[in-house]
Amino acid sequence: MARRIPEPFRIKMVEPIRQTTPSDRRRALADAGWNPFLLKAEDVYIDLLTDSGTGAMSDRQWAGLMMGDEAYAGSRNFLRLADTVRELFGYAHTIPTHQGRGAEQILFPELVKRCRGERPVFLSNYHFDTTKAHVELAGARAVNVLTPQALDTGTAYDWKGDFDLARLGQIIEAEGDNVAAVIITITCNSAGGQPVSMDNIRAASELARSRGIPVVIDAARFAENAWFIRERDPAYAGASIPTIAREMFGHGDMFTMSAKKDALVNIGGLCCFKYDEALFREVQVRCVPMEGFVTYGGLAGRDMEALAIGLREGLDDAFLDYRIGQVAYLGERLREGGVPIQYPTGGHAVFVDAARLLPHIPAERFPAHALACELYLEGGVRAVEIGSLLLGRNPQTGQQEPSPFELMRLTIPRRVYTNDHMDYIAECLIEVKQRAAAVRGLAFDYEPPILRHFTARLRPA
Ligand code: P61
Repeated sequence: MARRIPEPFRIKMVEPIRQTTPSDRRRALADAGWNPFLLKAEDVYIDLLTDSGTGAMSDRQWAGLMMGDEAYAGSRNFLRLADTVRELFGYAHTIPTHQGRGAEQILFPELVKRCRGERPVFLSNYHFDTTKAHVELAGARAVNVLTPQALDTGTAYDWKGDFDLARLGQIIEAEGDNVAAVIITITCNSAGGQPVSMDNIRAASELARSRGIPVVIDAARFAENAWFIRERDPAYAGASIPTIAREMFGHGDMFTMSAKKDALVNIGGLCCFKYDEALFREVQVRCVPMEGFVTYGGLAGRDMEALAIGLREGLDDAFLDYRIGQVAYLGERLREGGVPIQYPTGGHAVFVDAARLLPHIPAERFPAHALACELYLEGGVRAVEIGSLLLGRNPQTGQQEPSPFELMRLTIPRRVYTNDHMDYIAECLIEVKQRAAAVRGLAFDYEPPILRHFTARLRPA
């Protein structure tokens, strides 16, 4: 067995967490309508709902908070952030936003305005749910063009985040002027935090650019993607992570970033442009009423300082080796215990294949959500469903959309839990697997009309 990579930090401050009893958890889950989103965080022992904004900042970032320049306009923290973006990614123009969706909401309407076609469409390896929502709010369609290898969770493939390039080419041909942008999501969250290869990024970008279509990078987990490229593509074996990152961003024209992931802050986002000053100005105009003045975009000066520092820390070799190693370690423990997962594991989470673990529960009884409830009851671990419940109904027909995946995501916050926590999580889930046949699906007590997974109330069917 490969030697485990220990945490490349020592702990200076701790936050106590509380273990609960099985009867506490049964009561808490019933009160929450069998929806882990509605649990009180205090009733959760290990919280794997998301890796977004849940990481631990470093001592340097905390020191940076004390250096906040809270000027309304032209804060020195903004200038430092814009310099960092220029240096790391080679993008000339920076707009800070309150988080990733803030960047989406100010950018996409401008891309739709520029689109020459009648029925604008965005093409992505996979639109994240807020990304799809903002594409649709901007009056456009969101089409995913993911490699079919991603759907086969049990078979290893290095680049399950890739575009299906042949299909991308066909759709670009067929849609012509309708294509408002190609969005390259790195890593591909919805497929399991799976990496996109440099060859695929380059080819997707060339397909778009040859037709004059702008290329947007959804860069939430850019550093993890760069790490996978170095690990798996022999052409980059000796390259530094920042060099790889810079090359990836070279294939985009603009990027949106939720800085709550690889940039290691609890709040923040970015919307940046390589050279298109005209588009940058238009998006700035939209930023002011939506996010805030163009040099703060919904963030305090201190937040921008922590973000500038976090962008660099997120690219550190020792951090990334440990980070992705910890996710892989949890995945290995689960595989040893016979739990089916998206394999190989991605950067930020282990995705458990609930369709395979609970084959007796049909999609409309939400197998991955039922599994998340059982895991909570077993050990106070909170996971999240990425499947039919999240996907929801087709707004036109009212029918449940067929989801390509029924996954339960164990999302690992950065620098927060130790490998002992990973062992505990694996043990709890293996315990649930032993009684998988007895796990029941769930039915709605209350189904909200949109974004139902956040506030739905359910009960065992
Ligand atoms: C997550 F339950 N992700 O994975 P914002 N692009 C990408 C993301 O992963 C992403 C955003 C844009 C979250 C947070 C989350 O229903 C949910 O900073 C690839 O969250 O605005 C966010 O970035 C948006 C969890 C979002 C959810 C929506 O956990």
